[in-house]
Amino acid sequence: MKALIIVDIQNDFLAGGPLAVKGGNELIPVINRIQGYFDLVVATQDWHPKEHASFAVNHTNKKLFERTYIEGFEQVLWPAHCVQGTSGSDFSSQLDQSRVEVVFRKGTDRLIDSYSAFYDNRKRRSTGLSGFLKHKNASELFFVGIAGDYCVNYSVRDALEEGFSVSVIEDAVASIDAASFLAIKMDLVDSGVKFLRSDDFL
Ligand code: VGL
Ligand code: ZN
Repeated sequence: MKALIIVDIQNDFLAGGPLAVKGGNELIPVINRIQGYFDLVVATQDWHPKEHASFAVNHTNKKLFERTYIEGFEQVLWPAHCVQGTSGSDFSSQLDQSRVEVVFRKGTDRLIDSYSAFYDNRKRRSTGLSGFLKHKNASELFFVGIAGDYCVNYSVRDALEEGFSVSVIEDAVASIDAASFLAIKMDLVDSGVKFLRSDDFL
């Protein structure tokens, strides 16, 4: 069984948002076009309280994108984004959600960021995604979405650890830093992740 995991297609990561990722909007028609090729479609949603410790504004004397430590764990300080219940946390109105069975939310703990669709960054709490996919007999996972160098990257690594066969649909992923995604790609290929293109499904 093949499952498509749509990562964080939310307004704050798209054009005009505080953490807009270049090329993000262009992914949406691609993601809409391929959904029909999967037995199961799920989505993730970054879902932070407004006091979230990953936001630079919630610290004094810290700059945007600076790396700091929170309770001893490294943390990049982001612009405030995907605050629970705001329009910025909504999925893009362009995204076809008709086949999305379940939405897995992450990043709700004020002190612990959560890039992966499976576990928070300290591996304390599970979203339940792994158990859900196994219950549904999904063994082959295909990842699309934002950001290739953060949430997609962390999700793919956890998916491998959970024993799934993992592919990334490269033209349906946008990254904050394209160069760092290239390095991540080489590492993931070495770990057994397949990189495909959306035309491969046609
Ligand atoms: C993400 C930074 C902060 C992502 C989420 O979706 O990749 N990046 N929160
Ligand atoms: Zn976030």
